[in-house]
Amino acid sequence: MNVDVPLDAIRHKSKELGFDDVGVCEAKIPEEDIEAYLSWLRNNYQGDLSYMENQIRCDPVQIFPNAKSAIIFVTSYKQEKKPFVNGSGLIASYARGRDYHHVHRSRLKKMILWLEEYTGKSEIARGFSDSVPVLEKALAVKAGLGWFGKNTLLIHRKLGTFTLLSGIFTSLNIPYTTVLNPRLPRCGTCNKCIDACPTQAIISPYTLDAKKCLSYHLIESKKEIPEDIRKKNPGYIFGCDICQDVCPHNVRPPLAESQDFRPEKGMGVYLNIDDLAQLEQTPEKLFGTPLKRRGLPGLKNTLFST
Ligand code: B12
Ligand code: SF4
Ligand code: SF4
Repeated sequence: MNVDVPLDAIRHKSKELGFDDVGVCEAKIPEEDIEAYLSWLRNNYQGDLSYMENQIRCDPVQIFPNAKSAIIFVTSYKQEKKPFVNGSGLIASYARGRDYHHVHRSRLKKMILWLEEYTGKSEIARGFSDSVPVLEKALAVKAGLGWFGKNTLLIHRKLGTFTLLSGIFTSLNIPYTTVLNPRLPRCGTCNKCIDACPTQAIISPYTLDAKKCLSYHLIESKKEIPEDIRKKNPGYIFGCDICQDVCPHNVRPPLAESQDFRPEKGMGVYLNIDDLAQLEQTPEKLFGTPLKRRGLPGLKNTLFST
């Protein structure tokens, strides 16, 4: 293969931009993942997440017609573990600082510009981080960045699960970092995430019913939180970290180097009634944070029902 950009150069640039790890694979979703995804849809585990029904997420070429390689980036957001506090809602750790979509967008733009300069070619890439419908974890596993946990998250060999993904489809030839048997089950007899989930959303190893997951109700859903889910919320106002807090792979990794996800860069760790009253006066404080997605009415609804 004629290499357009060597791996070392990609690694060096991605580190400089703030990504913690990078892998490269062919821009093709593995058959097993397509099958698992279609079966997930057949069971209606996506609930009201209608964007999940867009099946171009299985076909990178429909997203970027000349897609040959996928460059996948992993970014740690690991923060200190915080306890639940009576009268305050706990914010999931990925959401305490800046919105990762914004952080990634600017890094991906810089990466694509650099690829264009390096190769002297244009229109060679399209970036994504939740912004186009694609099975990001499947590509990360294929690129050898880690493996699937029973909680359905990517477990990175050094960073654990408190990571976020983003990527670039490109027409360039870049050496692959793929590994043998990337989808080998590696959780062994551990079932800690399944046992700890307060709403039994991980209905079997590697399968999550989004409709039962606190994250779905506290981040994504536009509907009232159903009574049975509401009663099982131990005190989150946005998102949920329980199936990651209990994972043994998260004990050793260090806290995130990136400052973007620090609580002081966004809404912080807790929100109480006074904070929400203040936000009523200054709603612009939510801009640029993940909580903007839910909005003040949604946050109020959650806090007053916990
Ligand atoms: C929809 C979605 C949700 C939904 C549904 C979650 C889900 N598991 O599908 C909800 C709202 C519940 C959600 C919650 C969260 N999310 Co979310 N979400 C997504 C999104 C947009 C799509 C996920 C998807 O493709 N689902 C489809 C189903 C079929 O995929 P799956 O459950 O992963 O199933 C796969 C495996 O289980 C595997 N599989 C099936 N059977 C078997 C058997 C074996 C043996 C093996 C090995 C594998 C295997 O095959 C399936 C297909 O690949 C992605 C971004 C993206 N575009 O990829 C972010 C993403 C997955 N979310 C992310 C995050 C951070 C979260 C939360 C931690 C946020 C929070 N703190 O509240 C929680 C975690 C909940 C959890 N345990 O998953 C990150 C995860 C990063 C990582 N390290 O894995 C992503 C990648 C966003 C990003 N760009 O960083 N999310
Ligand atoms: S995020 Fe919370 S509710 Fe969702 S699967 Fe994990 S532990 Fe269960
Ligand atoms: S808690 Fe155990 S079963 Fe769940 S993902 Fe981590 S290692 Fe796997």
